[in-house]
Amino acid sequence: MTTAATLAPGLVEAFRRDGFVVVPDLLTSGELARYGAAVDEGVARRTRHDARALAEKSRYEQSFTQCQNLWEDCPGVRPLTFHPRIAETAAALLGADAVRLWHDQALYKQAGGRETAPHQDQPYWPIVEPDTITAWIPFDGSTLANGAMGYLPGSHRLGLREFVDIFTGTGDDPLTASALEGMEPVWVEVPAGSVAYHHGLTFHLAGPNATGTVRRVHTAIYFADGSTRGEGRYPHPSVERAGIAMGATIASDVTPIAWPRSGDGPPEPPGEPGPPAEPTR
Ligand SMILES: O=C(O)CCC(=O)C(=O)O
Repeated sequence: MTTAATLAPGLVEAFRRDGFVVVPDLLTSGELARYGAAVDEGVARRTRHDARALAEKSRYEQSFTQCQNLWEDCPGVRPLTFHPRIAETAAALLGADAVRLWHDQALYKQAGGRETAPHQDQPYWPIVEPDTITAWIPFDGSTLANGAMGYLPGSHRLGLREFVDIFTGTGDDPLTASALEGMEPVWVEVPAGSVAYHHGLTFHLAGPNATGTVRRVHTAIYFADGSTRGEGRYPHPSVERAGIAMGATIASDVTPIAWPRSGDGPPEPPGEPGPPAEPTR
């Protein structure tokens, strides 16, 4: 098993250079089966009243079914979101002494689901410091056929922080921006058990799911402890729920320390009001 201490030489440098990296062997087949079943259960429960066919859903929902903060109401998901090897690796890649969870989310791309539009993540989040990272965990692996991710290498270092409306799909395609001219996405297939990490400022996208089965992915977004609240385009539950003031350090039981933890297992979820009913980014 890979741990941050046993990260292959060059992976941290590759992440800093490219803004993404695939870290092998972070999860065993037993963990994939157990956590995959727990996320399946959470997604099924959260979406049980939604009988719409794919074609009836919004453009955004056709890219994936998104269920956030599953760690709060799915005890079986909690050890995955706060998985020590996954969170420690995130900290090592960011070069942070400690990381907090921003939020987790299932991103299940249905059979026939459309592509995920290109975007950066951090413009959706009111965090000043660009020390954010997503662990993207495909339970069955990802392939070019089922909705693999593509990344624009080095795009996190261009000084861009562009809000892209992937919800309605209005606005310009960010990949046609002059700052990104000539850059082509690198498409990455992730074997089961490996985790793909991307920086919050890396432009990325995903292909459509041309297979007959769901692309089952869970993600956990971490940020360096000590980061502060900045302006956001929309209110964000990860800070609003805890009443984090503008400019204040983002630290609460809504965004607990993910690594290092003192051997006490995953944290308890915060009290009411609970996970947001409507997905945000
Ligand atoms: O899984 C996908 O299709 C997109 C994932 C993504 O945009 C993200 O994790 O930031």
